[in-house]
Amino acid sequence: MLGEVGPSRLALSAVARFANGPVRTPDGLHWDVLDLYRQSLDGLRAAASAAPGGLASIGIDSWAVDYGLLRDGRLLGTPFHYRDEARNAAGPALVHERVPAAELYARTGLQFLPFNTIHQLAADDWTDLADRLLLVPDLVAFWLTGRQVAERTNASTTGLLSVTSREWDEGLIEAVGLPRALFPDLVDPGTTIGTLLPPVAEAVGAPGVPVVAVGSHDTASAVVGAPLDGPGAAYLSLGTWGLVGLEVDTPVLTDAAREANFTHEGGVDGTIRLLTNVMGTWLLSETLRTWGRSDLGPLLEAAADVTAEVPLFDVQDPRFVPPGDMPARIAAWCAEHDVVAPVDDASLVRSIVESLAVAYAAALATAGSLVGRDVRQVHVVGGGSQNALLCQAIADRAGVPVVAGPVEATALGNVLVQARAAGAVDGGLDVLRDLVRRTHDLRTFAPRARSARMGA
Ligand code: LRH
Repeated sequence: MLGEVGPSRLALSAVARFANGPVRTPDGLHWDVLDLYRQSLDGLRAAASAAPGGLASIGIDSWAVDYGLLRDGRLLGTPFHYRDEARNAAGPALVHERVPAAELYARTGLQFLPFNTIHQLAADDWTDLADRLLLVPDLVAFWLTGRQVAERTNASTTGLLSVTSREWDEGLIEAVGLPRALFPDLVDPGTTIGTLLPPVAEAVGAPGVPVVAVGSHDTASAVVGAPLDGPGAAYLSLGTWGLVGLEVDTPVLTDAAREANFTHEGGVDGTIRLLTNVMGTWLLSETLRTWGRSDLGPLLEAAADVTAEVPLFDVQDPRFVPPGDMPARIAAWCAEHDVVAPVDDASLVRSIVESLAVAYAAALATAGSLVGRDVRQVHVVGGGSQNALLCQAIADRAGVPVVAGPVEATALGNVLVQARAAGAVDGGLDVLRDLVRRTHDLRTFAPRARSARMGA
């Protein structure tokens, strides 16, 4: 994405896009990280040639938790995908043997997810071979600049960062048997990581361009780009996952927050995202993949016309995490719970939409009660904000307006932090969000009374 930013300007253009999916080999589920890097270089080349005055800087963000292990600067093997079933089954118990879950929460504030980096590392028998661990965006930054750092927002998803000091929790690193030297120095968003290595600069046609740390956890950038105004504005960053919560200044490390599995992820400018991971559009995309279809649009139209009751299922059931046949898994869930499974494709899609909306509404209510705030509206950002059926269902189920957009909140949050570091904009998150609001069309979905809805 190429961004142009000024005090009253915020424009993005997509100069390159490529698919990124899991690759299963006999040893497990992986990311094709070399292909991602090659595609990123192609994208940078396209961006450099499309930028009128050349590139001012480059910022990298990606999904959280996953990492590459290196030795002497060389990647050891192919990074695992956080949906790998065997590692997720093994990792948590190995950590909990050494540090109880409640203590982990008190120290890191992280919700329990089987694929938190700390759990993955416990199930990774190559940590002894490595002298460095880099999370995915940090790995790409290393290949671009030669500098090894850990960007702090993403580091907060490892389960090894202190929620209070925001530094590596050395006691915890030791307690789980990892060498401290694996973990590089932390940097905050806005810091220059380095400049493009000469051969890279030549390959992409961008000599001397700096790589600037942004909220390299995609959700951190997405929430910068979410035009929240005021404490009653919640967010739902809706892509593969639905990340639902509130932005807070201080940790809420209560038993209630831990039991509700609300996390404390580090945000830009020292903010904290008190959120929980709910299933996202993954259910829909895996359903499409199972059906051999690529276009969700017609299915959503058909789903909108369903007037009969559709079954509601628990989208948080762990069976839906790994890649696979979601229609069959939903049918199995329904059979086990004495619920009549959806009768056709349109009803199945509607059932997914309504079940997701119920889960988001519940998470919003929990977020409000944990912080003692009245949630007045929810900002839905990311690809899922284009799904009008789902946005309306969320408004209806949560009983608050949904403000949908921007679709590209993550890329906006990324370029805004770069632009601020370059001096093109000046101010806190409120100023950055105000710029988003002034430059992007947002769509509001008002909640409807139950009698006005269909199939609900
Ligand atoms: C969303 C996301 C989310 C993490 C998950 C691994 O892309 O970064 O915030 O929990 O991927």
